[in-house]
Amino acid sequence: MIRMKDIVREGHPVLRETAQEVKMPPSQEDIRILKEMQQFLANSQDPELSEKYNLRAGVGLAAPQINISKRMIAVRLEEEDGKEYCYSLINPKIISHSVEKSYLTAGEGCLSVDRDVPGYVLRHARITLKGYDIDREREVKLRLKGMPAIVFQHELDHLNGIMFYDHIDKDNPFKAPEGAIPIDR
Ligand code: UDB
Ligand code: ZN
Repeated sequence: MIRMKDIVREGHPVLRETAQEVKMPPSQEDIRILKEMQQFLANSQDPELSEKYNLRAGVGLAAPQINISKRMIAVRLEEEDGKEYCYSLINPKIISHSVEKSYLTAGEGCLSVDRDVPGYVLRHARITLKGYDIDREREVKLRLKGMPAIVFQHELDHLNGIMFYDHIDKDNPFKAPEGAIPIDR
């Protein structure tokens, strides 16, 4: 079981590396790790387990955050409208994106960052993403907008050594370009 102590924090060099592609087909070990990552998210969203083990309620996790420099991400998110996004992906890749930007009005945090970093993180408003889905055992193509698009971009960034605060404007952290879509969640 993955616990908070297994999650590396900012300052650890693995968070700044470019993660390695996973050789296909994935090994049983890679599949086991990715399932553990998805299980961490499920546990962290369970009120009893999160309290018992002191877990921050996570919506996404990338393998480098558990010190494994491989291109694997888990996302577990329920939208207000009840739509569920539960994906465990290998070698995810954005194949197209909108020019239009969006951002969370509350800013972003990170399971690997134990402090508040205020400011808007501008991301693509809409993305199309491909990746090998270990649950469905096939390549999937996802068209995303809103909060799910934000979460997948945050996790993809971890595979490229990018932290959310790299995107915050130093001089004017709450500057939103004209036309960018605010997300209130
Ligand atoms: C998170 N959770 O899991 F707007 F229902 C964050 C933490 C760091 C606060 C635990 C989160 O944003 N939950 C959330 C937000 C909502 C509505 C809701 C739940 N991450 C994942 C992470 O660090 N992955 O590497 C940070 C998110 C910030 C934006 C996308 C991911
Ligand atoms: Zn993060």
